[in-house]
Amino acid sequence: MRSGPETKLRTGQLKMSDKLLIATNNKGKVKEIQDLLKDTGIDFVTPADIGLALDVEEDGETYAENATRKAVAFAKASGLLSLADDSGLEVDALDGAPGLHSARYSPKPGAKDADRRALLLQNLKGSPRPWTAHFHATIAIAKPSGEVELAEGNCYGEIIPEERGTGGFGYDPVFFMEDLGKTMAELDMEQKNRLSHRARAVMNALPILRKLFA
Ligand code: ITT
Repeated sequence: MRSGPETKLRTGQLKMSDKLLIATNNKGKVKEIQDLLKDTGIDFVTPADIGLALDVEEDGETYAENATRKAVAFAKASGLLSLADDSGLEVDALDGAPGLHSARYSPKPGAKDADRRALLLQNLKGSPRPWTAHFHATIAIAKPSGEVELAEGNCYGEIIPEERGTGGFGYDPVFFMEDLGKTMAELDMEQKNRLSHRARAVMNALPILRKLFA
């Protein structure tokens, strides 16, 4: 259930309430997490809904550290229970790269998802196929007090040399799942949200959320 405009709050006036803040600046993640939570009965808001702009430095050494940093920073700034996602694509032939650095893989200033996909394919050129890979997501749920709980999910597939599909975001057009015969970008939101790393992590986070919102 999303909150309407009447619940828009200014950062300075926020109070702890029974709302969950989806603590990410990535629009693709926001849409997926909103869809994953829509039938839970949890009342959630986005940073845009509450006028909160926060850019958290992601210099942790693990997904859990980065997810925790983001969730705690948003929870402290908003006074709301906050759910952050730190995720990445791990390619076996590249020793797990881009991994933790998936969002910042291209050194090009102002690089976009397409630049990162192009660099990935360039770096894989010459490696024998299949280019097995998996997506990973760690979800951190933080209280404004700084208390944190974590949940994880993975999704396995392979990287293909040509882009297919226009859905999703990030590396989805080159992430192919053989059992479906489709890339992640060829799935609609409902299909991606049945099997993605993020869907699995959110599903694993549901007992934590149910306990917090009980
Ligand atoms: P926030 O930190 O604000 O949540 P971000 O995009 O910077 O946004 P991450 O640091 O967790 O998030 O980086 C995750 C990157 O991994 C993301 O930008 C994509 O490049 C890639 N990625 C993660 N999940 C993905 C998915 O479902 N499909 C395609 N690429 C994904």
